[in-house]
Amino acid sequence: SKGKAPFITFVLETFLPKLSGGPGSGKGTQCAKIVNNFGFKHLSAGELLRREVASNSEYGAMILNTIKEGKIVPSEVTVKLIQKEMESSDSHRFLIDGFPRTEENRIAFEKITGAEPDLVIFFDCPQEEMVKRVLSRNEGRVDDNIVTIKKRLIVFEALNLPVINYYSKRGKLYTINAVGTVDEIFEQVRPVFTGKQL
Ligand code: UP5
Ligand code: MG
Repeated sequence: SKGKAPFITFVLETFLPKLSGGPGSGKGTQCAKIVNNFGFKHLSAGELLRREVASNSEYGAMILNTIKEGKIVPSEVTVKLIQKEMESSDSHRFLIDGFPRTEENRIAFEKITGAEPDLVIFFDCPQEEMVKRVLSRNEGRVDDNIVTIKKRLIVFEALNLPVINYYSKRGKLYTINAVGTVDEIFEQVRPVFTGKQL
């Protein structure tokens, strides 16, 4: 009736799968296929950081050193870059690739963006396979050398598990066996999205 305050409900679509998995497990490769098949906006945290280095931003030197050491860039820097990309995109479906690497990353993302992922895909890949793939990539990345790769693997082992456990407990985690051809692996990824309200 008149004079009564309106009752407003915002209904927003969010669909935020996150892709975890160690260095070289094939996250970027599978993301390209998910984009082609399911129409997501792909946000690679590592790519956003490398772009920031290339643009000579105020954090560029710090980010470059951190990546060379295989360490994790301060959460706020990474989350702000992801947030900026999400806000400037027309899409409401985001594939956030290579993030969160740590519990602190995860908490910062939730705090700063207020959003949570609907799904988390984890690529399970043996270390020797990751090393082989990264070393044969040949894209000139400063961190694709055996010294940095070993550091990246140590950081991954030390910090990733709590993130995986967190999402597993919430029933959001899909584990994919990342050994096989690109297409074989994608056939495990496809059903994760099939039938979902995207
Ligand atoms: N390849 C892919 N699939 C294959 C298959 N099935 N069989 C055979 N070969 C396969 O694949 C790697 C290589 O393997 C490619 O040559 C590919 O053709 C081949 P790719 O899809 O590129 O693997 P990906 O998992 O994306 O590997 P990447 O090296 O990108 O993973 P990282 O997680 O290490 O790198 P990222 O760019 O995410 O991060 C780099 C650094 O940025 C981090 O080490 C860290 O220092 C920093 N960072 C942060 O600080 N915070 C963040 O949140 C994110 C990154
Ligand atoms: Mg990648």
